[in-house]
Amino acid sequence: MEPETTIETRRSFCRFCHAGCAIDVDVDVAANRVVSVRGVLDDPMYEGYTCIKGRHLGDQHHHDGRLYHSQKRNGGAFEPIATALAFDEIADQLAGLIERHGPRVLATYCGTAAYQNATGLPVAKAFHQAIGSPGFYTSASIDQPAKFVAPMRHGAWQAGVQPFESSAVAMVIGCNTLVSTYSFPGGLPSFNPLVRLRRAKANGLQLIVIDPRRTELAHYADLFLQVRPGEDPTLLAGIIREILVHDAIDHDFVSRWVNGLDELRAAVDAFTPDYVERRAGVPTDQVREAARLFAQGPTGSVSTGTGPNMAPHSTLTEHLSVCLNTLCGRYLRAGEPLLNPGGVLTPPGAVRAQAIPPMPQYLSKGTPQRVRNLYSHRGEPPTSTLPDEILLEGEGQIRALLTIGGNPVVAFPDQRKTVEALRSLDLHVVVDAHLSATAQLAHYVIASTLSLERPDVPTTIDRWFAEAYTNYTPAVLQPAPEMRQEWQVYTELASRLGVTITLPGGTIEPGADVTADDVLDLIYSRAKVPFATVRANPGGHMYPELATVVEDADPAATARLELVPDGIAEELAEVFAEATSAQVIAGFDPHRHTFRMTSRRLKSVFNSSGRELGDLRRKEGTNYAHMHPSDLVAVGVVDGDIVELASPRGAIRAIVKGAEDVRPGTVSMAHAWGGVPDQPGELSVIGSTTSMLVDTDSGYDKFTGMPVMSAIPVHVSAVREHSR
Ligand SMILES: Nc1nc2c(c(=O)[nH]1)N[C@H]1C(S)=C(S)[C@@H](COP(=O)(O)OP(=O)(O)OC[C@H]3O[C@@H](n4cnc5c(=O)[nH]c(N)nc54)[C@H](O)[C@@H]3O)O[C@H]1N2
Ligand SMILES: Nc1nc2c(c(=O)[nH]1)N[C@H]1C(S)=C(S)[C@@H](COP(=O)(O)OP(=O)(O)OC[C@H]3O[C@@H](n4cnc5c(=O)[nH]c(N)nc54)[C@H](O)[C@@H]3O)O[C@H]1N2
Ligand code: SF4
Ligand SMILES: [Mo]
Repeated sequence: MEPETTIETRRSFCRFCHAGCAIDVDVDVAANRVVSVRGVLDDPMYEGYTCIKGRHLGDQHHHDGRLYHSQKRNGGAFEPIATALAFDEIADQLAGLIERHGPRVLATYCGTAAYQNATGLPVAKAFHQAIGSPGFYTSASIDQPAKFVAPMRHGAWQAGVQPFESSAVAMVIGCNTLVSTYSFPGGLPSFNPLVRLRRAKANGLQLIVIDPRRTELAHYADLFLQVRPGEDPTLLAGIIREILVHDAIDHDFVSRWVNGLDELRAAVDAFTPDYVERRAGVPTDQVREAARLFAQGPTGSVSTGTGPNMAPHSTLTEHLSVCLNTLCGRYLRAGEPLLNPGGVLTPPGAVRAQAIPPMPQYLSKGTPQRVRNLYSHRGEPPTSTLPDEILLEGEGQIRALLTIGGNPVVAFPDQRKTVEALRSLDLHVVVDAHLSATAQLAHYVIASTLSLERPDVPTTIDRWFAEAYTNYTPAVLQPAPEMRQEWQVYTELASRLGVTITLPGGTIEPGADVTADDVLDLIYSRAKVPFATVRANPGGHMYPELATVVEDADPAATARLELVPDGIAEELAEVFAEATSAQVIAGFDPHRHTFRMTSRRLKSVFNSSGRELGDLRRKEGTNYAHMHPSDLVAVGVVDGDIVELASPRGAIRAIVKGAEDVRPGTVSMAHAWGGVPDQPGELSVIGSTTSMLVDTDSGYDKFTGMPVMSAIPVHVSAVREHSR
C-alpha cells in the first residue's frame, strides 16, 4: 500500500524578489517539500498577485544543484565539510588576519538575498560595528545610491512625496515596475502593480514614461518620451526650464520652503526645447507637453528607477527629478492622511510637513576610501570600490571577504577587475544556496537556508506599503541540518571570536543560544506594533490603527530645500559642454562607439537567481542583446546571430534579438548573466556578463562612485560564427 501523503497549506510570503507577495504554500509534510505555491486572494495588500518566479519557489528549494552541505575548496575542487568545522577554520583564519592587519582586513558584501531577509543584514552590520570593521558593503551602492546622496544636497520633505494612489499625474523615468516589481515612493507600487496601475488610470491618472525602450509600463503611458540613453539630465533640465518659463510652479510652497529659484533658472537656461531635441532625441512638442502635463498636476510626483541611476551624471539626474517635485510642491501637507506612517516595524514618531535640511557635511564624513576620493555613506562604502580595496596593497587592504546572498562575479561593475580581486583574497566565504559563479571562486561555501526555511517579515518595503501592513511568517519547511541562516554565520563567528553583537533591543553574547525569532525581537524591539503582536498574528494583516495625518510644521522650523547646492550649476554646465554623455568614459570614440548599452530586467529571473532552475531559464532563453530591427540590418545580422559588443573597457559576445520597442542606436540587455570569465559555456544557455563592459575608473559619479552601468558606449559588430 502507498504511504499516505499529508499536504498542508502554510501561509507565508515570497522572497524571490523584493516585492514580498503573500503566498499559500502546499507542503508535503513527510517529504518536507513544496508541492505548489499560489497567491492569497484575500490578502489585503497583494490580492492574490504572484509572478512566475514566486510560483517556482518550490523548484528553487528542491532543485538538483541545491547545497545541503557546506563546501571547502581543496585545490581545484570542493569537498563537503561539516558546517561547524568550517566555522572553526574560518574563525581561526579571521582571528589571525585581524591580529596582523586590524579589523579593516575583513569586509562583508551583502547582495540582494540579504535584503529579502529581515535578520541577515542587520546582524551582519552589527557584527562589523562590534569588531570595528568599516567594510560593510551591500548591493544598494551599485543600485541607486544617488537616492541617498540627493537628500544630503537638496534636503528632503519629512512627510514624503504625494503617493501614487491619489496622484493625478506620475512621471516615471527609467523604471519598469510591471517587470521589476520595484519602485521607490511616488512610482507605481510593487505590490500587485498591474491592478494598482489600472485603478489609478481609471481614476484619471496621467502617466508620463521616459525610457529608451517602450517598456511594459510605457504601453500604459499617456505620454511616452523615448529618450536617448544617458541624456536624462538634458531632458530634465529642459522640462524644468519649460515649467519656469511658463511660471507653472507652486509659488506658496517655493517661497516658504525653497532656496535657489533664480540660480536654477540661470542653470537650466541653455537647455531649450530645440537643444533637448538635438541632444536627447525627444521632439520639442513632447518636451513641452511633459512639462505642461506634469505642472498641471495638480498632484503626483516624479520617480526614477535604475536606468537613469546607472547612466552618466546619476546624482545630477536624481537631483533634477527631485527639483521637479519641489518646484511643483508635490509633497504631503499638514492634515493630509498618512495611511502607513513610515512602516509597521519602525519606531513611532510624528511626521511633520516641513523640510529636513540638506546635510552636505555628510557627503565626506564617512570612512574615506583609499581610491577615487570616495566616502562611505550611511555606514556603507561604495561597492564599486571593493575590488580596488582588495587589490590595492598597503594599510587598510581587504584580505578576507564574506559574501552573503550576492553574486559579485556577474553583478559587480568591471568583471575582470572583480574576478582578479576575488581570486587574490586570502579568505573568501560565500553563503549561498547553490554553487553560484562567485561561490565557484570561494575558499568556503556555507550552505544557506532559502526563504521558506526561516521565519521572516517583509523588511525593505515595510515603509513603502500604501497602508500599514506586515506579514510575519514562521518557517514553512525544515532546513537540512547542515544549512545555516545568514545571521547565524555572524553569531557563529562572533562566538568563536568572543565578540558581542548589539542590536536595538539588546545583545547577543558569545555562545548564546538564540533563535531567529529571538533575533527578530531584538531587531524590531521598537516597532510601532509590538513584535510579539505581529508574531502572534501570522499572515498578511493591515494595522489601520496606525493611520494618522501629517502634523503641522514646527513653527520654529527654518530648514529650506536647496535647488542649486554646490556643484549642480557646474555639472549642468559640464553636461551642456558635452556632445554626448558617453564622453565621461575614458577612451570613448564617437566614430566607433555609436551604440549605447542599456540595462533592463527579465520577468522570469531575478538578477542571477533563477537561471539555475531549468524552467525559468528556458522561459527567458538567454540574455539577448535586444536591438531595433533597423539596427540589425545596419550591423548585418539577423535574429539569433552573434554580435560582439565592445566598450572602451571590454568586450563580450551576445545573441541578438530584434525588438521594435528598443530605441534605434540602443542595445537593451539584462545583467548578471554569464559566469566565471574564460570558462566554457554556451551563450544560448548561460548568456554573457554585461559588467565586462563597465569601467569603474572613469565616468563614475563623484559622490557615490556609481560607475556608468547603463547607457554604456559600445561598438556593435557581427561575429561570423554560429552560436553553438
Ligand atoms: N551592468 C549592470 N550591473 C548591475 C546591474 C545592472 O542593471 N546592470 N544591477 C545592479 C543591481 S541593481 C544589483 S541589486 C546588483 C545585484 O547584485 P547581487 O545581489 O550581488 O546579485 P544577485 O544575482 O541578486 O545575487 C543573489 C545571490 O544570492 C543567492 N541567494 C538566493 N536566495 C538566497 C538566500 O535566501 N540566502 C542566501 N544566502 N543566498 C541566496 C543566489 O543564489 C545568488 O547567488 O547587480 C548590479 N549590477
Ligand atoms: N523580474 C525581475 N525583477 C527584478 C529584478 C530582476 O532581475 N528581475 N531585479 C531587481 C533589482 S536588483 C532592482 S534594483 C529592481 C530595478 O527595478 P527597475 O529600476 O524598474 O529596473 P528595470 O526593469 O531594469 O528598469 C529600468 C529601465 O531603465 C531604462 N533605462 C536604461 N538606461 C536608461 C537611461 O539612460 N535613461 C532612462 N530614462 N532609462 C533608462 C531601461 O530601458 C529599463 O526600462 O528590479 C528588481 N526586480
Ligand atoms: S513579484 Fe517577487 S515576491 Fe512576488 S511572487 Fe514574484 S518573485 Fe515573489
Ligand atoms: Mo538592485
